Amino acid sequence: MDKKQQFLNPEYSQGFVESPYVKQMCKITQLLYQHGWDERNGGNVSYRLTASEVNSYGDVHHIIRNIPIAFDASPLAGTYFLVTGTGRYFKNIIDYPQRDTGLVKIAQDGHSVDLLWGFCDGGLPTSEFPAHLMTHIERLKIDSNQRIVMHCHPTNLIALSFTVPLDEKTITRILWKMQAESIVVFPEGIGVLPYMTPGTNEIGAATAAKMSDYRLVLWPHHGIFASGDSMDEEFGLIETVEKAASIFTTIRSQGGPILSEISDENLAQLAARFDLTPTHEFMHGDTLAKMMRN
Ligand code: 2HA
Ligand code: ZN
Repeated sequence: MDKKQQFLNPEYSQGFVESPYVKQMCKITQLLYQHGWDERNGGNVSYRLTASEVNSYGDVHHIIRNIPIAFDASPLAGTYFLVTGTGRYFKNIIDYPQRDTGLVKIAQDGHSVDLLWGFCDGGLPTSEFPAHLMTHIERLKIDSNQRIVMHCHPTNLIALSFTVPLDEKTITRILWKMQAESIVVFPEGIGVLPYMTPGTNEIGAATAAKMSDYRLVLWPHHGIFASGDSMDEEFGLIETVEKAASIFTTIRSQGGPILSEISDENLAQLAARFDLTPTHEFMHGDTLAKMMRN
């Protein structure tokens, strides 16, 4: 954009902090905190932005610092991400977005990022940045509108990972049978990893591999990863899963036997009514009563 165009473009004089992207990031991280899913420095969010979305702002055109990353993100070379910072508290982002989030552009060789805005006190992207970038790479192969990766620590879902066998069919079917809405919102089900060390390239690669089949991946005894096109959609996926898990917790704490359930036939009726193609192998199996006795 030449100087005259910049002058005529009212947004160009605006700081990036005023952008809808930073505002959405502030709003969603505050909501995640208020739900109790991001205690202390728990959780992280990344938001892929296009050059045209970024370029109209006045304060994003100089490289503040170059930050090395410990894996090859070259499939994303030149891509922009607004990302939460390592060690930062979601509680605070709404008041200090320029300190606790940053706008980065993946460098051409894929082994570093250029910081263009934010992290103003020397901060760095989230420790889960490998898992985020590997997930973006994987999801972009399937969905060119892929934008968001969201990680948080939903209480009831984490609790469920201690009491239910860690297999995708069992956990998906339990979540589907907790409420009619579940299969409608995540018809593909939920991917499940074994317990792994967070912040590593290994958990990043394992998460991304699951993301070729699922938009939701459970990290047992830790939390969840969600991917997709918008903040609303990702937050909605996590809300729906956590609502199902909280019904599971409530059923368990009420005690007593399971007397009725959403049957496999009911799941098929939901799929027909909402024109879904759920993962076929998850549509038939043990009753809820049997799965919950485990
Ligand atoms: O960012 O949640 O998994 C802190 C975490 C690591
Ligand atoms: Zn975490």
